[in-house]
Amino acid sequence: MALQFISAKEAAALVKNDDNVGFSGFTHAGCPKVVPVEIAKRAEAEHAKGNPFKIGVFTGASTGDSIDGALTRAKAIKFRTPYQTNKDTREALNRNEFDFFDLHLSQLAQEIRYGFFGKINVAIVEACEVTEKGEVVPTTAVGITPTICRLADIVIVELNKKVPAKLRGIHDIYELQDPPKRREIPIYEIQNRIGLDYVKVDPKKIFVVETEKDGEGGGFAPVDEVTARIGENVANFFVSEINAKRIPAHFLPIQSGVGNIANAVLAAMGSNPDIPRFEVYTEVIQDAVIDMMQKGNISFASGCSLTVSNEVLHQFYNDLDFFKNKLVLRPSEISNNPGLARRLGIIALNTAIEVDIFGNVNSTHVNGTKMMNGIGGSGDFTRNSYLSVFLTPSTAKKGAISCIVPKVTHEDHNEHSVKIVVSEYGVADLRGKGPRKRAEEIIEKCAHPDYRPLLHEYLNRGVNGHLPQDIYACFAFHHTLRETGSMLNTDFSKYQIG
Ligand code: 0RQ
Repeated sequence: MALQFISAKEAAALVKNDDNVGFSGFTHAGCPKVVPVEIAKRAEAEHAKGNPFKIGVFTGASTGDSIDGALTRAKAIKFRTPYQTNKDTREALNRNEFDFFDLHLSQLAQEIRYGFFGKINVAIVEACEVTEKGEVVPTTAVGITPTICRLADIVIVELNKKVPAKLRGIHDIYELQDPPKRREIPIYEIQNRIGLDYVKVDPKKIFVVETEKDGEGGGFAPVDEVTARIGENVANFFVSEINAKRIPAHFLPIQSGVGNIANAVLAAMGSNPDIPRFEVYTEVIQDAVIDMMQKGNISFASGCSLTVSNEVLHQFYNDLDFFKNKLVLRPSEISNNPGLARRLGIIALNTAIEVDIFGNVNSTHVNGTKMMNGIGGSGDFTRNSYLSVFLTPSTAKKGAISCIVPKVTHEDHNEHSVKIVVSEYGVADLRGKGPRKRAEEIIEKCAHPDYRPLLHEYLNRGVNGHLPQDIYACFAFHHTLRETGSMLNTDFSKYQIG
């Protein structure tokens, strides 16, 4: 059957007010870039006429500005899940302009299938190849594409000519069966391929929009002193774990989160001669991974997206023959699968907003109220890893905020899942320690020296019980920050003990 080619504007006209729309991509990688912008224009035009026009937005993770930014600015979003990193979207959801549902990324595809969010009406996916038989080859990410393409009535394929069609073969497309018939996922080593190299779509549902848009990936900030020290601390810790035989000599697959800190930690691991060549089983493959594969530090990478800067992306395309048998892109329900994290023995490295002295981690809400990005995949990996590591600078906002606090203002990862905390000052090892010992360890190894006396004072206020949490003073740091602009001014004597 011949494919139907339409313009981006015509594609946008297929989306109706109140539709649930699923988008391909995971971070800015692999996202459609022209149809969502046309949908945003359409929403603005409808609003100008006094008509309602809002859609539900479902994605693999965060997106490029063409989805979250454009649709937010057009006030075209009624509901958004599961993760975002866009400034405009963040501000809008914190003004409660729309409902944002923060979800573990591995769970979204199955929860869509379970019907938890209603029907997905339209899927809009970026591809580097689409055939008349309905073989859709994604670009630099997979996310929830297989599920939304199967369930949607209409599948709009943005065929991006900037992405080489010879990318075909890099994806491993496999959709989970749903309970009670789910079988084990047959990945026993991270190199295993278990699915197709394309997404199968009923060709009758496909509309193709041809585009030529570059990726939307920015570069990484240069490594600063604090970030470099966190990286060195992690690398040295891994070496000591290998020497103590708690990590096998051949090492274990690494998951690393997004952002500058994660990128710098990988780079530090690459420059430590005592860390053996290792593998990556992760969600986002960042610049440092590509560089380390070229240098031979990383032997294989399995991920959901190639979240790299445009410069690195073009290098990758030019060197595709080298990468093809060393890198695989999977749907998020496979890349982030909790069962696989446990089976493969993944070491999970994620960044925290704040960590409390008992080992609970806040990854999402500044001061417990303002959403930053979302939990992303950090929970998928942390809870199920061989070893979970949280990274954080000891302070934020030039020292006015301690990232080590008496109690987190929002809890994403609890003390039962968090094993290691690393700041620029050192490594706190929480394994096998009760609450008081964990607190001593985190204060001494990770807190900024300026905050250590205050944190000790909190711990030693004389509260009884297994966990000496003081319900009157546990938010004294945050309270003082709000009143004086710095947590350093905290005066615990103002608070009743108990
Ligand atoms: O703000 O840029 O305005 O100065 O938070 O902090 O230190 O630059 O770190 O960019 O790696 O982000 C947790 C948000 C860290 C991220 C988080 C302020 C700080 C700065 C960013 P400015 P940094 P990063 C894989 C795994 C959850 C999802 C996840 C994240 C800004 O890593 O979203 O792990 N994680 N996914 O100044 C107030 C504090 C603060 C603070 C930092 N205590 N109070 N502000 N900041 N600590 C990815 C996926 O799932 C796809």
